Amino acid sequence: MSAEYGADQIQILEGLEAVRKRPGMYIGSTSSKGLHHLVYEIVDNAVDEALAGYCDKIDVTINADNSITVIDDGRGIPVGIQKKAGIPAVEVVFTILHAGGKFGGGGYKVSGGLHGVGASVVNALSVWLEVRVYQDGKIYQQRYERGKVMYPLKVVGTCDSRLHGTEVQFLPDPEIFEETVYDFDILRVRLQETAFLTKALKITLKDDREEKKEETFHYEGGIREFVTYLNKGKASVYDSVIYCEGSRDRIYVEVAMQHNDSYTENIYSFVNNVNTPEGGTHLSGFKNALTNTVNDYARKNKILKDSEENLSGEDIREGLTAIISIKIEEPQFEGQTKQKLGNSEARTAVNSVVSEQLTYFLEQNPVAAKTICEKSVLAQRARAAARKARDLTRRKTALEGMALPGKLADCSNKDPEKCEIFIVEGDSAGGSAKTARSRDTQAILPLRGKILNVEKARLDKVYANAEIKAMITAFGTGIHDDFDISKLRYHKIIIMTDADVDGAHISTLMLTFLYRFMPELIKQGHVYLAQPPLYKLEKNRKIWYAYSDEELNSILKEVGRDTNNKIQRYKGLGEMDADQLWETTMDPERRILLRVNMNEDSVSELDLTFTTLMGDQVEPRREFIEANAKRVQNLDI
Ligand code: 1YM
Repeated sequence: MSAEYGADQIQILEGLEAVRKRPGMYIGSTSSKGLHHLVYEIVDNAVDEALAGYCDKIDVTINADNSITVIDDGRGIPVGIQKKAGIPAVEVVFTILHAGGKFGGGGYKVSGGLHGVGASVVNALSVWLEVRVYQDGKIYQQRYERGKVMYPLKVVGTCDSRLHGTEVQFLPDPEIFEETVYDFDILRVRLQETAFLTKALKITLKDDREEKKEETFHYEGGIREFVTYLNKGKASVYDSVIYCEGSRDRIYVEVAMQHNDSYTENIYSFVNNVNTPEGGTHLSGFKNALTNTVNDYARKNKILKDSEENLSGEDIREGLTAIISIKIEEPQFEGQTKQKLGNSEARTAVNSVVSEQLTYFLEQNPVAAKTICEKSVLAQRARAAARKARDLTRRKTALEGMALPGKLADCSNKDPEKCEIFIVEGDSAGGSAKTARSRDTQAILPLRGKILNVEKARLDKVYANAEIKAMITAFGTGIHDDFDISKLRYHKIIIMTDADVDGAHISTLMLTFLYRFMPELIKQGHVYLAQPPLYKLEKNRKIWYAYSDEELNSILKEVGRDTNNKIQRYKGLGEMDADQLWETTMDPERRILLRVNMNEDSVSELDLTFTTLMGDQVEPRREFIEANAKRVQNLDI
């Protein structure tokens, strides 16, 4: 910029300089997570414009240079001079810290998340950023480089006077971010979620890099369709998605729910389109209303007798998929991570809307109502049986003092940080692994055949299952309310199965169990998948191992394709002798491990991953396996 800096501009630059000095404070991290966060900050402003009723389309493009373009068809950020700052409002939005929201409040702009600090932060962390505003037949433009204004806002062209909107393009700064390549799938998951939560908003995501892709998300049904989507691959126990909507006390409440025949509850709550993984008052208002309304109905219709105990909330929520979404002007967040809604008026609002409309639904849909009540009664009985079984195992372990499972070949080292446990499919592979292992730090737990699918079994069955009991005692952490990660006996839990479809299925069953019963193990990065090789290639007494078809081909290219080659395709772990198993899959110096992680930006993706694989319907499961078989990520060698 050629003009001299006034005092105001110097202050502005100091503000954005602070963002560049401590980016983590503003966007959480400078890893891939922070990189993707930049997109959400810009998109959020466009979504706010949609919530205000002025915008119905948002286009997001990953450009060939990994810059991002976001375009909306809203009113366009105001270009008039903002009185207090003496510069155009759009310039204020991009250059003054904390001015991401509306000046002086109003509307629903409340960026619920911890880091909702807006456009100026994105600007500060970009090599360059350009904004174009389409308004009153003119196209306005301004460019910034690392937060600095390059020229005053100017008119760069004319457009049809009916055209209006905002276009922002930015290139994340490699001086700030460890990673500057965008991942289409990460953006896809989040943008799809945003589209579900904003009824009738159309969002497109386009990839203009080498592999061209484009997807559109548009859900007239909003969160009703979100519930249908989450229940895909599961059998729902009644046809309709129950939907409640209404405003109380200037809080807009929307709830959609449906039971499926599984035993887990999947409830996701949002405040102003931002996920609240720790729940809060809106969630507790919902749970209260659901428990009371169903109990009232069951009593009134004699499904519960006077002498019988009330159904518990847990009983009623067994197999329930639900979305709770509220819009509130001044949300207060509490708790350690500030992700838990604290406003007590939100509890009352959700409780009132859901009680009223769920009562109405149950009366209008007696078949569904009866199904819900009867399902809850079954859950109540199973829970009582499970409690008995659990008390029994608890008493046993207390008496016998945590006897480790007989099949476990434990390691001798007692420092959990150094220890790993291999969960191995089948007794024979377990035998090879026991011979192969490094006894000091590697424990082996062989499991017989397929473990129980916890998605399809009631709790009492789960606790009675021998393979699952063996895992629980071996890990040492306990489970559910008793779970204590500080007691984990091995910091690496490694699932080792055959490299075929059956093996993949067994891994998934194992992951499903861990995800449902000990999710912290996955969240904290303790769970891994071993990668046994698919091929062994021998030529002139030299040996190569290949972990994929591509790798085999590239090795063949290197060594030459001729009759001296001996290629063996491993069908299972059992075909390798102990030495080979050690060399290729278990030796910490040479093996490849995949770390299992959760995409914490999305509430529903991982969950869907498991249920798609585990559900009753074969077709989506096969599609899923095929689609993901090649998606190998996070190599940690
Ligand atoms: C691609 C990103 O930022 N769209 C957008 C932002 C704003 C408006 C419209 C807007 C808001 C208001 C009035 C208002 C913003 N304006 C401001 C501020 N898309 C994108 N679309 N007119 C237009 O809230 O009163 C901040 S964001 F503060 F300048 F009004």
